[in-house]
Order: sequence, then structure tokens, then C-alpha cells
Amino acid sequence: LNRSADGVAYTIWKTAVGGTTPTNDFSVSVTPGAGTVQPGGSTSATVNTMTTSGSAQTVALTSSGAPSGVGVSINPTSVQSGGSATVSITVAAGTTPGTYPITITGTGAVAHATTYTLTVGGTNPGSSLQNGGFEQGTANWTQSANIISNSTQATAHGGSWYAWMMGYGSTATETVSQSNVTVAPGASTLRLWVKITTQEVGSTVYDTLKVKIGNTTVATYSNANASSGYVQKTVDLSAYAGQTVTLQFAGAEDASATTTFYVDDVSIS
Ligand SMILES: [Ca+2]
Ligand SMILES: [Ca+2]
Repeated sequence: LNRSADGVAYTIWKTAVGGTTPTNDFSVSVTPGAGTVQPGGSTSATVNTMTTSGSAQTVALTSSGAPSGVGVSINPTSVQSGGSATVSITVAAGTTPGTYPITITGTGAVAHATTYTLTVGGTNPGSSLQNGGFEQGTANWTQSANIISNSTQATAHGGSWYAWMMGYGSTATETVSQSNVTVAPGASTLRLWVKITTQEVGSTVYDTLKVKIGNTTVATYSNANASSGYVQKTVDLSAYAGQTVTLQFAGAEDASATTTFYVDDVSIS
């Protein structure tokens, strides 16, 4: 089209595609946005699309980022914006426990993406520790204060939830515990990720986080173990294999200088 040479055609062209026509656009989201599946299990979620401007358009739905052993299928694979689809997630036995972001992309005239956070359970079949990554909030846990958090003022090791313990800078105690934890026969190791920040100086222990099985302390971390990021800790639980126990994290601070303990991704295997 030669705009300068054909004014009438240009006027028609401008009317047809001119800048005042709203651009067709859409959004994509997934509900729920996270889930935990034990190896060998499956779950599903709903992908929702919405027309955010202009007319509805065809949106193709695809996923990416699933780790080895995790299958993701979306049905239907194409919707009109405003429609929804089901995403089915299957986790093969033997899949490595962990937290994996799965990206779900809707592609129409443009592409938009959303993230589903999949946690593959860190427990052996038979070791019944639940919600070890705190992604279901306080489910299965008992806390003495408002400890289990998804506050963005600190970071989780996996997902967005974690246990934020202590940090008062004055004499205080806190506990988070889970009862009726069956340690599978043959299971021997408690694993957890801990980040410790402190105002204390030096290696003298003032503020502590104890890991307890029943009334027995099986591990102690302190201000002397401060780290800039999460560090994986392992605790020998072979003495408890085949038993049903209460797992507790017990924090204690002295009268001054804050120490904060962040705990996430607790598992027994
Ligand atoms: Ca977490
Ligand atoms: Ca202190």
C-alpha cells in the first residue's frame, strides 16, 4: 500500500488497523499454584485464562521445566481466552525429592506464562513426615508462635514457605513440632536445610536451635553456625527406625544480640 499515493485506501487501511483499536490480550494463571506429590503419586490443577483487552483469542497451552520422572499433560491444549484447562501431573516412583518450578505458557498473539511449584515429597514410603517444606503452611505442624511463614522479608530454601524461628534479641523460646511421625524401617537420616543469621560475635554459643525426637536432643545448631545461605544438615535417626515419634525444633535465645534460625525442606529417608 502506498499511503501518499492512495489517500482513500490509506483511510480505509487506517480505519481497519488504526491505533485506537484495543490490542487483543489475555492472562494465564494456575490454581492452586503449588502442590506436593509423593513419588508414585499424581495431582492436578486448573489453568485459567482471561481476556484482558480486545477480543477473545485462541491460546495454546504448553508446559516446561518438569524434572526427570515428572509428566505434565494439559487438557485441552488450546482454549479460547476466558476458558480453562486441566493440568495433570504424575510423579514416577524414584523421582528425586525436591521443589521444582513448572512453567505453564499460554501462546496466542503474544505469550504469557505462570508457574506451578511442584514439591516431590522427601519421605520414604512409610516415613510419614508431612509438609516438610511447609508449602501447605501450618498443616501437620504445631507451632508455639507465628513461625511458619511465607513472608518475603526472608527466603525459603524451596517454594515460598519456611519456618522462621527466633530473632527476638531477648530471652525467648519457640517450638515447631510434628507428632505421629513414623520413621520407616530402614530409614536412617533426617535432612533439613537451615540458615542462621546472628548479631552474636565469635564462637561462643548463646542462642540455640535444638532438634528433638521426643525429649531427646539429637542435634543442636547455634549462633556459632551462622551462614549466609541455607546449609543442609543431616541427623542420624537410625535409632528410631520403625518407631513413631514426635519431631521438634526448639529455639532459645539469651537476653541480647539476635539470632534467627530459618528451617525448610525437612525430610526423613
Ligand atoms: Ca519451603
Ligand atoms: Ca543472643
